[in-house]
Parts: sequence; C-alpha cells; structure tokens
Amino acid sequence: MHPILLPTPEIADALATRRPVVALESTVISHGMPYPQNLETARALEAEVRAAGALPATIAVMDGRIRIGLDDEALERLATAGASARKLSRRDLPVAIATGALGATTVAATMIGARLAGISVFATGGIGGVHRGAEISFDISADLDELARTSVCVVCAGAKSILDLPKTLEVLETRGVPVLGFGTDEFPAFYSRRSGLPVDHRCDNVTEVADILRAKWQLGLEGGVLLANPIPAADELDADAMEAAVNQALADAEANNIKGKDITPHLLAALERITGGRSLTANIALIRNNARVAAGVAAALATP
Ligand code: PSU
Ligand code: MN
Repeated sequence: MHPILLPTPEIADALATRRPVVALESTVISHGMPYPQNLETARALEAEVRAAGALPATIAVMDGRIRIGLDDEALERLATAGASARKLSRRDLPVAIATGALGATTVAATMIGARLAGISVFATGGIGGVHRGAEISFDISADLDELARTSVCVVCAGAKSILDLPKTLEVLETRGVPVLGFGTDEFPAFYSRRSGLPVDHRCDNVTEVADILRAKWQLGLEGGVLLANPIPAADELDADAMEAAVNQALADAEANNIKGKDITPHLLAALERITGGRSLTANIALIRNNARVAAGVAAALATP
C-alpha cells in the first residue's frame, strides 16, 4: 500500500484478498448536503454497498494521509466540518497532505485515491462538468480531465443541468471516456431520468459493464469509464420545474459573484432552498441507487 494512503483494516484486508470494494466521495458529505442529512446519507451509502455484497471505502484527507475507508468517528468529523473542510480536487491534494488539512475529496481526487489503493469502482451523485457559459469563464471541472486519465469506473446519475450537458458530453468524447447508460439510451440529467442526449452504449446488467471495463484496461487504454444510472422513477423531479430552479440558482450565484470551486456547492445549496428541500431528497435517493449499482459492478469485476 502506498505510504500516503491509510486504509481501514477491513479495506486493507478486502483489497489484499481481492474482494469487491466501492469507493465513495466525501465532498458530497461536506459541501453537497447539510448536516445531519449528510451524515445519515454517508452511513446509508455504506449500508447500501454492504447489502449489495461489497465493502464501502469513503475517501477523504485527514492528518496528512488519504484515508481509504472512514470509521464512524471520521465520518462524523467530516460531516460536522461541512464547508470548513477543504474541497480537494487534483490540484489541491499536495497542499492538503503536506499541511495536514482536513479535506473532502471531489470526484477527481476520490478517483486518484481509489486508483492508488487499487479500487476500480466508485459511486457518486453527479460529476462536475462544463459549466454553462464556459466559453467565457473557462470553467470546466477537473473531474473531466481525471476521467480521461485515471482508470476508475465512476457510477453517477449523469450531471446536473447547472452544467452544460451537451458540452460536457463533447469533452468526454474528445478525452476518450466511454459514457455508458445503465438501463437507458439517454444520458440522465440527475434529477430527471432523461436529457434527450444519447449515451455511447446502453448496458442492461453489471456483467456487460464489467466486460467493457476489462476490455478498456486490457487494451492499455488508461482512464475512466462513466456509468450513468438514472434516478429511480419514483424519485424523479419535474424537469421543467428544475430548469426554472436552476436558472434561479444561477442568477443567485451571479448576483453574489461566486466563482471557481465555490460555484458548485453554492448552486447545490441554492437549489435546495428554492425547491424547499425536494432536491436534497432526490439527491439522496439517486446516490443510494448509484451505490447499489456500483457494488454490483465491483462484484462482477471481482468475478473472473
Ligand atoms: N455535482 C453534484 N453534487 C456534488 C458535486 C457535483 O451534483 O456534490 C461535487 C462533487 O464532489 C464533484 C464536485 O466532484 O462537486 C465538482 O466540483 P467542481 O465543479 O468545482 O469541479
Ligand atoms: Mn470549476
């Protein structure tokens, strides 16, 4: 194990014996949801992964190490820290580790930790992507570059319409990232199952996903695969109402001159206020669903 990594004994043992492990990110805990729903969700995600036959490894930075798997005390520390924990992407990891800061990992940084630990499957809610107006602001999430270079399968519910979804899919195509739809031909739009935009390939079960992952990595094609898993129909929110809410959230961010890495957390919090908490309920439902599917993919990948 890499000296900067600190796995829990359970995860170290699972990895040594090649049992299925699913990585989970921590920015969604610290910056993506309010306390105490964030802590409850973090625990619920771990339970979903276990129930589906894999072990959960939530990843975060504490005391100069990348933790691979958090015990209950560490989860609580992160959940109560909220946005006072640092939001860490690729560029932020060196500083956070050298200074011993408390840091939550984004999709990009979680992929890096997972890859170093030897974990190939990771569940999150939504990835970062190309922001609306990126042709002016240049705001394109480092998550996309990470998907291009780091060999981990990321299970998500698509990307939120706070982003420019067509441009996000264009960048993923350019950077060679396969975008698979789980039981769908369409890239899901986070709160809604459909975006009108096609995925590259539809998979109807986890064995097909595992076969594609193996083929990619056996070819020596380094980099991630995005598995887009739509929100369960029962939890879906009305797409038109969410579009109006997103526009309101974007206007709020603009009025408050929010920039850079603060934009995504700001928009998520604004959406929650605007929808009276319905965006949070949907977010929790879809991320639990992603944890379940990711556990299935990890189990299929562990089966030769
Ligand atoms: N999108 C969501 N929820 C989230 C995030 C994105 O729907 O919690 C978080 C993830 O950690 C993601 C990060 O990796 O925001 C992207 O931030 P940025 O746009 O600053 O790259
Ligand atoms: Mn950004």
